[in-house]
Amino acid sequence: MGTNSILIVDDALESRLILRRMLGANGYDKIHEADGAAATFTFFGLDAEGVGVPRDNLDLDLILLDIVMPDIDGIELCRRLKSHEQLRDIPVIMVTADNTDDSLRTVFDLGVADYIQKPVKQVELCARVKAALRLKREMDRRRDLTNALEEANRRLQRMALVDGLTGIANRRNFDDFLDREWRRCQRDGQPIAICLFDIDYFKLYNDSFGHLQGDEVLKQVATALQQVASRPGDLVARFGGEEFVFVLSGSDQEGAQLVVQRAIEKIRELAVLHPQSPVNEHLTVSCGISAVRPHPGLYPNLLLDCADKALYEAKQIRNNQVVT
Ligand code: GH3
Ligand code: MG
Ligand code: MG
Ligand code: MG
Repeated sequence: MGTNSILIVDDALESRLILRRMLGANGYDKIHEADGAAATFTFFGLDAEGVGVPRDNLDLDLILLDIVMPDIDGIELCRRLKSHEQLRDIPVIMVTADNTDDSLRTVFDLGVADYIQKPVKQVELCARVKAALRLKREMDRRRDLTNALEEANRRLQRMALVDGLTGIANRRNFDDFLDREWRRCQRDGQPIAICLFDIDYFKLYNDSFGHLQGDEVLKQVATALQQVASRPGDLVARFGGEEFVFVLSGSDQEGAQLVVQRAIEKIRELAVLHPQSPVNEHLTVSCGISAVRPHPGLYPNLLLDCADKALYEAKQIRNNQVVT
C-alpha cells in the first residue's frame, strides 16, 4: 500500500485535505496534490491541446479527479489523459458532486476506472481505491508478461534465422531467401547467382591451431564475406560447417565473378596463417559460381547443384580457385 502513489486533483484545498486524510488513515502515504491547472501543466506537462511530455519521473498508480474546477474541467482533463500515450494507463477515479447522467456517461465512455460521489465516505473511497489499484497491478503484470513474451518471440525468430557462431544468416534463412528472390527474379526477368565457398584444408587448420581458433577464423571469414555482398538483394549465409554462400539477386555469371574476386581479396587481406596448407602459406577458399535466369521448369535446387559441381571442380586445385 505504502508504495502506491496517488495524485489528488481538486480545486478546493478542503476537498484535497479530506481525501488525503482518509487515504492516510488507510496507509496510503505517497500522495500528491494539485488543482486542475497545476495537474495539467506542471504535473502532466500537457499544453492547452493536451499534447506534451509528462515529467520523466511521473510514476503514478492512481488519479483521483474532481470534475468541477474553475480553470479546467475534470472531464476535459480526463479526456486529455486518456488520449495521451504515456498517461492513458493510469487509472482515474472521478470524485465529484456532479452526478448528472451526462457526466456519468461521458466519463465512463472516456475510460475512467470508477466514480465516487461527494461527500465522500471513507469506507467507500478506500474500497474503490483498493480495487482500482489491484486492477492496475494486474494490468501491469499482464503488460510486463506480454512484453516479455514478445521479446522472447523476437529472440526466437532471430535465432531461427541467424547462425549462432558467426552472426550471419543461417542455412534456413538462405533457403527462404533463395526461394523468395528466385521468384522475384523470375517475375522481373532478372538473373540470380549463387556462390558457394568452402575453406581449403580447414580440418588441417583446426588440427594445428585447435577448434576454438578455427571458430575465430570462421567469424573473420563471415565478416569479410559480409562486407562484400551487401546490396539489398544480396545474402551472405553460413551454408554448413566451413562453407559459406552468396545469393546475388540480379547478378549474372560475370557480375558474380567480380563479387567473388572481391571476396577472395578480402580473405587474402585477413592473412590468416595456415602453415599446414599444401597450397598456400595463408588460409584460402575455393568457390563455385552458378547463375541463371529463372524460368518455369527450373528450380533453385538446380542452381545450387550447379554451384556445388563448380565448387567440386575448384576443389581439385584449391588455393582461391573459382569455377563458374
Ligand atoms: P577441403 O580443402 O577439401 O575443403 O578440406 P577441409 O578439411 O576443409 O574439408 P572437410 O569437409 O574434410 O572438413 C571440414 C572441416 O571443417 C571439418 C571440421 O573440423 C571443420 N569445421 C566444420 N565446422 C566447424 C566449426 O564450426 N568450427 C570449427 N572450428 N571447425 C569446423
Ligand atoms: Mg471542484
Ligand atoms: Mg567443406
Ligand atoms: Mg573445406
